[in-house]
Amino acid sequence: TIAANLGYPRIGPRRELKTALEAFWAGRTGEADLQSTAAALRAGARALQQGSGISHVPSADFALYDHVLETACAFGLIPRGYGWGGEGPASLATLFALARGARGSEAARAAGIPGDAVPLEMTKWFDTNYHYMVPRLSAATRPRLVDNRWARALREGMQHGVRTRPVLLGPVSLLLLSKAEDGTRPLDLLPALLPAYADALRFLAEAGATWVQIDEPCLVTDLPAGAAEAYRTAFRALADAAPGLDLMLATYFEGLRDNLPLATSLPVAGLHVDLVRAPGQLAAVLEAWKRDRWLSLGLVDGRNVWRTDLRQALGQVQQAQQAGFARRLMVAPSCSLLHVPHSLAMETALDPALARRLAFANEKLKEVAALARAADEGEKAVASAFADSDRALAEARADARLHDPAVAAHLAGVTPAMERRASPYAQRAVTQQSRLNLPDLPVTAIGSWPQTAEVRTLRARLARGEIGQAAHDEAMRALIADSVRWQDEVGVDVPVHGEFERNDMVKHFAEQLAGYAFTKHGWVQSYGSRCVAPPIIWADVSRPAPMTVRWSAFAQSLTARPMKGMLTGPVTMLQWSFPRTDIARDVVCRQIALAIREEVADLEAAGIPIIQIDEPAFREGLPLRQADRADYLRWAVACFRLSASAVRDETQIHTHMCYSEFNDIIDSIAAMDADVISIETARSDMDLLEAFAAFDYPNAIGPGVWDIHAPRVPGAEEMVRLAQRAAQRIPRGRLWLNPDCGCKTRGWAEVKPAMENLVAAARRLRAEAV
Ligand code: THG
Ligand code: ZN
Repeated sequence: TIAANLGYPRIGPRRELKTALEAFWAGRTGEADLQSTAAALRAGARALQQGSGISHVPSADFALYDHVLETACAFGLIPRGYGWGGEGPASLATLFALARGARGSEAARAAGIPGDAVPLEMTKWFDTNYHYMVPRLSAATRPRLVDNRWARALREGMQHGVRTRPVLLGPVSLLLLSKAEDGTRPLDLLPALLPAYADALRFLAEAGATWVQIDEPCLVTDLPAGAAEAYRTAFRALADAAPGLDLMLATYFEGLRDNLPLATSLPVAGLHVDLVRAPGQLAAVLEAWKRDRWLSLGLVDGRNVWRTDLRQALGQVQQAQQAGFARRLMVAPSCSLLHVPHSLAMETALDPALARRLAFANEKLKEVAALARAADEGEKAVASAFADSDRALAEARADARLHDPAVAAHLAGVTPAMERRASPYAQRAVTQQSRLNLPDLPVTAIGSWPQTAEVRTLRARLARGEIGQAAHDEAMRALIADSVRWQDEVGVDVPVHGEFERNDMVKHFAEQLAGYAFTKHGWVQSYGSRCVAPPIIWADVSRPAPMTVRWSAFAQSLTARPMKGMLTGPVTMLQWSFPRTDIARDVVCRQIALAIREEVADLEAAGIPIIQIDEPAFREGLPLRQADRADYLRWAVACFRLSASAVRDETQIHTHMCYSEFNDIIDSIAAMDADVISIETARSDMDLLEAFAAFDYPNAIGPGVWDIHAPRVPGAEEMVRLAQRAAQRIPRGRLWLNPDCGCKTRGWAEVKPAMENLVAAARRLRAEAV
């Protein structure tokens, strides 16, 4: 039984890649420095995996910025305008212009890339928190192998004595994840792309590869028309290209379900299946897969931080052995380990009992190796690994701290009425307006004002103990007072305090809730050099004390205008954490919802008339398969409503969502029944409002009229025009005006004039209406 890995984290145990990238982008280091850091990370990863007992060590899973982008570049899928000459590998200037745009980049300028080159679109990698760059195709795209990155990766390993298993994102998934312009459909490019893949495989065979991993995660999704045929054509071509190579077809993030017959019909030497997400598919896979082929069992969770139940996993291995796969088995993580932090060894401050239940990438590899060995030699051969696993599980089962009777009682006491506001929206709107007395087209912001160096230093100094709480709080009060005074002067109808006390919104709330734990170095790549350190939900979640009331109430005390209080919603708190798996996801979400509900009630009691519950991750939570979506939407909507419905009619509930493609879930957005929803629409020129218009969305909407992601100050005319376009779709009486998203990444030099222009736009529109 072979111990295999599908992919290793690339950011580095101490985020070395982040540091190296940011130094390179800032012009402090050169290409050689960046490449040598990258090579050292790859060498470290190979050595570590080999040392952990992994026989199939992946290569070319590394990428400087994003593996989808680098795959597209290697196959010449590079749009015009990024400085690529059409031959040979893309330069780093081209790669980073595609990833980050060319604006302000000296390297891009030197490479002759126009300063207005915009980055490729970025979107979520399936249902993970990783984001990939969407390749842009057109009729002019001519795929060919222009960078032999896979053979290079293989040779690099060979030089260090490791025959790695190169990983290619498969041709069908690559195209299905791309976007095509000018009427081209991505799969139309398949016939032209396959010879390029065939070249890559031939070069790999010549360079001495034996196994090659072809990732086809789209095989676990609902396939669009033509995709099944594309898979058959593609794998026929790949198999013919290099008959001596063994191809491992890797599927992950879900079960194969109705695509199982398709997957098992493809001419490959091995099939990898995700048995963490879809343990139930094992029997069907064993039935359908051929005994003379290899089966790779994804038994160690690549998406979460919990230690594996080795005994249960070994049971699945034995099931496969008994079904006739005994001599052709691999054990592996469920998916690439890209989605978990590097190493638990650095987490010295975690509760020791909790730490014993965790496994990050390095620990997961040891589990994989132990399982492979146990498969052949019995568990006695790895008795201590099994003892650790058994002990962690037994301890967790017996740990009374996981279960809070008060939370259980609270959950049991939830009634349907608690998920409903007292009156319907139309009636609430009248009550709220008589209290709030807002003008036509009220102006507000999403919540955060710029996180300046001063703000960050203030929090950092408190954390390091360089200043005391009192000095910190005084500085915080001054920041809030300045921001409220400025908003009053500008004429922001519904001001916000500015969230200066918060860093990552999820971490900020998690730190104040019971049931969460935090890592020191648990960084996971989000995109490029950007990382998140998701908190771990390990026990029942509850709210020991109010979380935001103090600063919101202070801000309200400074102005006669209605202050808006900002909270992060339950779905987002769940989605951006590593949740426990001993209870269902929706139960964890309900616990969080009840905690937020208490906060909402306390804000209302403190006189805050408007409360926003942000749910930027609401859409991200959608399951990959259509068939699973209704169930998710049902509980996600219920959790939001549970968190929002504790208030009287006169208290106005807002929500905010980024990435606002809501067409397919608009009924659920409406069912959330927020009084006002603010969304990201400026970039789409209000086209995203079509879904709301077509649905007759009944409540109020604040379409963003300022794209805060672009480093520029929009003029009042531009915002007037966007508001008018919005008013063609949504009745004006239900329209608000606001930026697209929070302003924390912008500077005051942009935010001040932009907000002044926003208020000017609102005033002009109000005057025209009279
Ligand atoms: N918070 C959390 N998860 C998220 C987001 C978030 N997931 C999705 C989305 N937002 C990802 N976007 C970002 C944007 C910026 C950064 C990370 C993810 C970022 N990270 C800092 C960095 O890498 O330097 C570290 C932040 C920190 O110190 O906490 O800038 O907003 N939970
Ligand atoms: Zn946003």
